[in-house]
Amino acid sequence: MRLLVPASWLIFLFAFTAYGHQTIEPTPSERQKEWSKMEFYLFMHFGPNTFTDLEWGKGTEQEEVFNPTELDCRQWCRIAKAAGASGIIITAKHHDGFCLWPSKYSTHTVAQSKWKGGKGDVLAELRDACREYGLRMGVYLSPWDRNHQAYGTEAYNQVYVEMMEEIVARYGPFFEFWWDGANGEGPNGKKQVYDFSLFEKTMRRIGPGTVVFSDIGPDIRWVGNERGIAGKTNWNLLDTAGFFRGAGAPPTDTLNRGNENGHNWIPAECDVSIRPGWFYHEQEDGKVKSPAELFQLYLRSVGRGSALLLNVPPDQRGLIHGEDSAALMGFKRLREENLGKALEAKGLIITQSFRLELTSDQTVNCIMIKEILDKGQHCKRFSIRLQNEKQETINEILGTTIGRERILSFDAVRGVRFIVLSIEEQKALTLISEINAYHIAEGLVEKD
Ligand code: FUL
Repeated sequence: MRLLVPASWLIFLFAFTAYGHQTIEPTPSERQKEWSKMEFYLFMHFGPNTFTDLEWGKGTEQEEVFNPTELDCRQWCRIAKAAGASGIIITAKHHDGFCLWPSKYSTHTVAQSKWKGGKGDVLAELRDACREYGLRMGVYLSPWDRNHQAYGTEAYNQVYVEMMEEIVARYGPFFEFWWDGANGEGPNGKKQVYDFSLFEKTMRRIGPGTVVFSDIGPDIRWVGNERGIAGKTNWNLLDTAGFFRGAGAPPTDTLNRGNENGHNWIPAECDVSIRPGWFYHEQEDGKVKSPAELFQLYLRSVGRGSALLLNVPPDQRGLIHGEDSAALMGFKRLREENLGKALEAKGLIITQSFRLELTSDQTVNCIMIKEILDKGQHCKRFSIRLQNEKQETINEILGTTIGRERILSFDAVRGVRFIVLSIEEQKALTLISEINAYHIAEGLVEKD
């Protein structure tokens, strides 16, 4: 895409001095603030299912099915980096219980497979490649384990803790730890009663900087769907009292929007796969999402104040397939071409409204706003007026929450000279750190 005006101006409007700056609890913890800088990172589902064509392995698969012929975590990281992702979360263990590292606490691991004569270690290779490429690493460690003999008994909670300790010590620190809410039967036909409070205490002790994801946090919540779409209203707040992970979680629309007056700071993460399934299936090679579809997901996740966790599953070779890497590169190009450079403007602050003056009349169909969240999420409702050079309003756009980043895209409006953001309703003074206007390719405008 082409911008009519090449130069860009980022304006930083800090209202601290004039109006004070009130804190409205809850506010983000240090680990959550660090995580909120990440925005977009990859998920990798990899394990026996990659070879058996299943989504949920039974736990009875022979270890020898896991045998990638060309595994190369440096290729994963090279592609992730080139796509502009900031990290990779890997399924260290999915529901089938197979461990991608040689765990002391299981007999169903890479050490029992034929891959590299039982000497291979996917987590070690990924740790080294992430360090080389400046990416952060996270892990998904499924509590549900269809293989482990202790599953369904109290002893399993200890096994899970030992596995967490083992991987953090060997391959950490991790930026994020993923607790899947799924809880089915183990090999003895029993479901586990998970000791999540023990898991949480353990994680805080061994990885104080790691954010923990589950349906209801403690640090990051599920967005309520696996399509990667956050609510247009998206509070970083959630009430968790009386709710549990998995079946006892809050309704999905609550997870999608958060709670306006929620008692905990638990922002949403949007997990979605680049393919129909989470694991690689050859028959889905023709169903990889296009760059334009990925851009739409970006607008609906990052552009709604959430984070995008995009699953890109390695294939049976242990490589990212060409279709997926091409889509990722196209996605990166669309972000750069359309959102890489804002229209040239200068900013003015008026009480409770922020005015951006474009240096000439422009066609505008996209606006990005950022709210500073350190003292809480304040904006409840805002309006944006697009005005001509006589300061007559030619169009008005309404929104609710802003959050870390809100990207609004709409049908193109011509002859825009002024953009006026007004905070219509707020919990306390809203701090806006950035407003930018764009003219993105018409076909990329968000469709409802
Ligand atoms: C779900 C799992 O059951 C899926 O297999 C996948 O891992 C997805 C990300 O989470 O709960």
